[in-house]
Amino acid sequence: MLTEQTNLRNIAIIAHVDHGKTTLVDGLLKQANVFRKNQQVVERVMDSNDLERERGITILAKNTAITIWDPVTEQDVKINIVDTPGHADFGGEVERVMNMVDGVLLLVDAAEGPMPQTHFVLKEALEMNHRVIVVINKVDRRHADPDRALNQTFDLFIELDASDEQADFPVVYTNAVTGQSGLTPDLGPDLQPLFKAILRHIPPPQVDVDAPLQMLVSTIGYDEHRGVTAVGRIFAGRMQVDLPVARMMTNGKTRLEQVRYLYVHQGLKRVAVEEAQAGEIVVLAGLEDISIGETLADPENPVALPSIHVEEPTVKMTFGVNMSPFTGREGQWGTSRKLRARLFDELRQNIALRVTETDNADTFNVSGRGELHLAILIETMRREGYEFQVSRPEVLLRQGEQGELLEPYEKAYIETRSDTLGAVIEMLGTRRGQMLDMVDTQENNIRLTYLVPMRGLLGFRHHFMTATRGMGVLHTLFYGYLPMAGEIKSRSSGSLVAWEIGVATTFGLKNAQVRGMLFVSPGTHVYEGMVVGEHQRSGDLAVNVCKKKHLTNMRSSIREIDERLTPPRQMSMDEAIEYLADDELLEVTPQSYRIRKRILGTEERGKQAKRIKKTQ
Ligand SMILES: Nc1nc2c(ncn2[C@@H]2O[C@H](COP(=O)(O)OP(=O)(O)OP(=O)(O)O)[C@@H](O)[C@H]2O)c(=O)[nH]1
Ligand SMILES: [Mg+2]
Repeated sequence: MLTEQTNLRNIAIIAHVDHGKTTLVDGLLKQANVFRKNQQVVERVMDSNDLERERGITILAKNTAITIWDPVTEQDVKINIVDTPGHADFGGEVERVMNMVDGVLLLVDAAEGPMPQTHFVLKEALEMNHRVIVVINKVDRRHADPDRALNQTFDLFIELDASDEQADFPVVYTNAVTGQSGLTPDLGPDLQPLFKAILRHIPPPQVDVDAPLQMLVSTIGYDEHRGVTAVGRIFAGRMQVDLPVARMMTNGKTRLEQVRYLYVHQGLKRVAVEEAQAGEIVVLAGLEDISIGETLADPENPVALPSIHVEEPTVKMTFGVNMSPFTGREGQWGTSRKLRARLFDELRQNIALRVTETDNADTFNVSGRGELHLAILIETMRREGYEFQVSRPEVLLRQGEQGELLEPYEKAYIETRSDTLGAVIEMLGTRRGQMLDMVDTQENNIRLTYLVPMRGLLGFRHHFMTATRGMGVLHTLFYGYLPMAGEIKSRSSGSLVAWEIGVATTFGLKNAQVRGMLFVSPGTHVYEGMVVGEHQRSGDLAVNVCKKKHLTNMRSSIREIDERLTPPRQMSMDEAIEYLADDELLEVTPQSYRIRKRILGTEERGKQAKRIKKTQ
């Protein structure tokens, strides 16, 4: 029999990137007295992994829980909260946690209004029939216009075919930083109005606690003491420590095992429990190789829950064994066996990722939802001690019904100042973008909407930021597969390529820098075929950056020190990936990343180039 767990709520916080989800969780935790008095708490405490803190974005969805007093039912109510990432590349994270919850807080920035990822996450929530509370956040911002943001949000519900009930959503206004909220943009002193809205409008789980056990694994984590953990909601029945469960794995096999460690969330901690029942979100430890999408069921009556559906990847890169002359110098793990094991292991938790073998045992195809999705994996692996080489990202093509080739398209939402508008329009034109809309915003910016083949957007961000002098805003939303657009020219300039192994010298670099923009400084170890800069013309140019000046007397040696080099372009790893041409690879190690030609030998590369020219 279904009963309502009135002392429980499960919610996810969803929004476009940066609209304030993790900051709002800080406020909820603080005001539910999760922290001790005087406890020093870092900002955005849920962004707990190194990469999240460094980049200031949420990458993985994470759980926490608070307990608040409900004056109406006169009981303590536990609220499980899932904080989700807002960047489009991590949309898979949002999809995988949606089935843990019964409702969502949809945050919308009062100044920006709904943005592309608001569209995506709201669509996911509505499809699951979740109750939505709209939270208009950042009402304190200078250009905040809460009414407009609300109207646009309402329009979005209609555009997404929300039912009447869904479109009749409650609204709360907030300033997540100060932890204030209100039912109008005039905020009260705290988040009580938001707490009340959650209690009143998010339905409690409706579950059958006496039915056979069913729990779906939605998150894989790691615990220092217990190793791999699995987080998920119990959909039916009860789970007890030491009782056997049937693990219904994603490969169709079923295994009988025991739950040895069972926890529930409480604040930022996990507390051990003997039993948990349907509706609750639990953490399990001690189950080997567990992966997302597994159902843990009653051994007597095992019924699998529908597995988690996520959208298909659109971008592919190859990950291969590092073949550079410097291989083995800086990394701890580098063999094809290690690389293979690590990549396939990732699939247990990174559910929007795909890994496949290639004809070459040293190379794997890795596909994801965007360049950032793959870049984060590369960065994570490099920090774990892996070294490897990756190729330029390329889009995944599909075949249409008539056998025609289709490619992924994205909607690009762009904001730029009017003085850089021309440059932006031209750049998108050469990338085969079609303008769908152009409006002036209040802040004297122009907002453009384009439909662009994703192929044209790979590597676009750096050029866009340069063209808009760092002031532009670019967001993309996957649109769908459409017939291939025509040719899109990739990088027009070639690379400056080191021509011998050695150490770059001031003198050598000085000579090379007249040919383009350098990426390395004196003292850098280079090898033949390594890219040391961008050529100002098309085609590559081999340069001798290790050349030493013949010293004839003291004066010239002093002069050499005096000769100033233009500082090299320092590229982040994401920028290095964006830079890659088809015939280049990025060598990644725990200490460095180096761009290199696929063919390292200068002479051999020259011959290959001639051969290609002949066949064209
Ligand atoms: N002025 C103002 N700033 C806010 C408010 N809420 C959040 N911010 C700021 O907005 C920025 C982004 O906040 P986050 O909480 O990281 O946003 P997020 O939605 O979790 O971002 P992702 O998880 O990366 O999608 C931070 O600099 C916050 O301090 C608000 O109500 N008012
Ligand atoms: Mg966040």
